[in-house]
Amino acid sequence: MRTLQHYIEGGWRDSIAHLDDVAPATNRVIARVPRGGVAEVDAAVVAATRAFPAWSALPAEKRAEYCDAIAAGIAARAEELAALESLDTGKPVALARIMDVPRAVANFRFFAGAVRHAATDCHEMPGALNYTLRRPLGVVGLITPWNLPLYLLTWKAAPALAAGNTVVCKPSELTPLTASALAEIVHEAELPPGVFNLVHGLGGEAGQSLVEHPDVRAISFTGGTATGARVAATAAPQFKKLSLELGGKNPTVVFADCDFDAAVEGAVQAAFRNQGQICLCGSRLLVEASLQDRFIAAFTARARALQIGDPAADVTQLGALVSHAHRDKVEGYLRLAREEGGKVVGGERPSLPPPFDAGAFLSPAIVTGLAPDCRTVQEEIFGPVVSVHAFRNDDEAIALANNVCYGLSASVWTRDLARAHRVAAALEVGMVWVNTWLLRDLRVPFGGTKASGVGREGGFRSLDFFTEERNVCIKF
Ligand code: TXE
Repeated sequence: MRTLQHYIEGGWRDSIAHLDDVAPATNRVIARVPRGGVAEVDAAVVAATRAFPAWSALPAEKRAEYCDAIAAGIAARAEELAALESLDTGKPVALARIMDVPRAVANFRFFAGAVRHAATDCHEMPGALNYTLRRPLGVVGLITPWNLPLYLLTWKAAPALAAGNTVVCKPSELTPLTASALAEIVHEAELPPGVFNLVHGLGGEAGQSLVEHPDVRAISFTGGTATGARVAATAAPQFKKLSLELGGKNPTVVFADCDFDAAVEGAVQAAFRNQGQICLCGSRLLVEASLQDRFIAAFTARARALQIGDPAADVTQLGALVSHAHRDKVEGYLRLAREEGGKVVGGERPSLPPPFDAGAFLSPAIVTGLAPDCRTVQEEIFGPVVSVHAFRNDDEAIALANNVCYGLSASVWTRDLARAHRVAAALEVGMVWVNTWLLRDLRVPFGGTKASGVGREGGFRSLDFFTEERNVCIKF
């Protein structure tokens, strides 16, 4: 069993206290995680503060080369990282291979390219010229969740570093393995000490200390909405820059004129990929009434056919949920769904051979018959659970889709282009996919409205977040 360490000022630091890291697919302890707190966060922030002047003064090209070296380091360890991510989160290794790890490589390559191509504004006026400088912020805190650990950490670290900031990362205590591997890769890429720091620990301790630290200039946070509110309340009085990517309760809107097979497959992927633990998952399936019975039958058959079991097996399509506590929470929602009058198909603990009989597995659950305002339909469950609702026309579809406090994403399935435009324009979300789901271009704005967050990441928006603008006005 491994004992992880913090990575501070280019060196590995032991901890006195530790937490257990449990593999959710087997319920076995796989690592000891250092339980950092105020002292470790402070040491990391001091190191990052010391490293900032030299790092920010490097030419962008040089920082881009470091990012390319990190990307190459991730790519060189791709198979090992996919296995670690699968072990730690319970997700299928096949998914980590095609999604989590390639995306981590792409994040560093992409933002290396972005800073190479970044430009600033110039505004001419009669008798004067304005030009705008962009300067990195200083030390920034990056707080990431357990569902896409390496994918999301690199999505924040790459633009922060490329833009010239120094970083203190606080990954989820539930899934620390690939963050530690990333620190090793950064070390091998020979980033100057203090530029990249990693403090492990609990959210309420290490995470909270990072948000509270007066020398941290910005916090980029991805996680639950309740935690996001707490982070915002702590950071706001210090006027820290804040990016919050929070939860979702996203609609998959299926019109009767859709490409049926593509819509069924897309809706199943949207509902259940990564065991439904992606903020973008389509956890509310809205189907035009005339198609409803046929669609639910095909959707249910496809969902029930997903291969569930050993995450390390190549054929597995659904792994374990992230923890037993999280499965308990999801199962609690299935009980609630029944109390609220819903009919649940699936949602059982599958019978699996040892050691997976001890794992946090749950089969896909499809819930029908729920009123749109009930808690099961309103609250983020973040598991393999989808509720199905019928609509009769476009207006009803839009009203149902918008009838939640969240506003992250939506997917719309129709062959009618005019309808696609109309519906996309009316949805109160940050991202709409038409006839697809989770098709990502790293240049586009990523983020949500309402309780799904504040701010946008992606492309130059990430670089904007991690820099401060300074306008210079010169009179001729
Ligand atoms: O996430 P938390 P949790 C949703 C999902 C899930 C729920 C709770 O619905 O069931 O959130 O999950 C750190 N100051 N999402 O409790 O707490 C924490 O250590 C600073 C959606 O596991 O939000 C971890 O590193 N940091 C989501 C990170 O915040 C704190 C992905 C996220 O953990 C902190 C994950 C504090 N006071 C869960 N408290 C998405 N948007 O994709 C905790 N943390």
